[in-house]
Amino acid sequence: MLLNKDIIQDGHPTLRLKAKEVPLPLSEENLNTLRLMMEYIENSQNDDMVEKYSLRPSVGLAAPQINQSLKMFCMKTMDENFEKQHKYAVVNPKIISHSEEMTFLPGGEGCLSVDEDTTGLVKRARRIKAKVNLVNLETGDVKETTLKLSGYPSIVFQHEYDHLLGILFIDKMSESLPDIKPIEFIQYEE
Ligand code: UDB
Ligand code: ZN
Repeated sequence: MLLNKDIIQDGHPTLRLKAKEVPLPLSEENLNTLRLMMEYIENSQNDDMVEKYSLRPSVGLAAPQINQSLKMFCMKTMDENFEKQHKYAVVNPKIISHSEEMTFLPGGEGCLSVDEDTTGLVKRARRIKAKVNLVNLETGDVKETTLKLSGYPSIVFQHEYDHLLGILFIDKMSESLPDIKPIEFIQYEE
């Protein structure tokens, strides 16, 4: 399994490379890497594993963060209305269009590859369309599809996509984003 020590930190040159296209059909090795990446995310969303291995509860992980300069990432999160789960293992993604409307995460973004005290507001497209190869991690099947994402899942996708371009959120941070409407998470009554 992957542990915190396997995630490289800002300053490591691999985080600044443009990741390479993943050869298809997917090799067993790259399929296994994607499985380990998704397992890390799932472990980090499990209280017992978080305590045991000091994991930061995470929603996405890109291959360059484990020092593999390849265009692939995993994400697993609910949307901001807690209606739908967005669990994707993605290979060779391309954002083909995005809304003019921008948004941001009101609490700011962080990153598994950046010191945990660093957070900042990042302007992102509210909606994106991306051509991706989605990997079924159980069977290893790969299918080309177009993902249309909006709101929080769209932000997570764009954050991971930036890693494949050698971009970190700290490159894009703003002090404030007036005139842009943040994402709103549903509030539960007590
Ligand atoms: C994260 N986690 O995984 F809204 F239950 C961040 C870290 C850096 C703080 C671990 C996160 O945002 N968790 C979270 C958010 C919620 C509810 C919840 C848990 N990443 C992934 C990353 O660094 N990938 O490269 C940073 C996110 C910032 C914006 C999108 C990804
Ligand atoms: Zn990140």
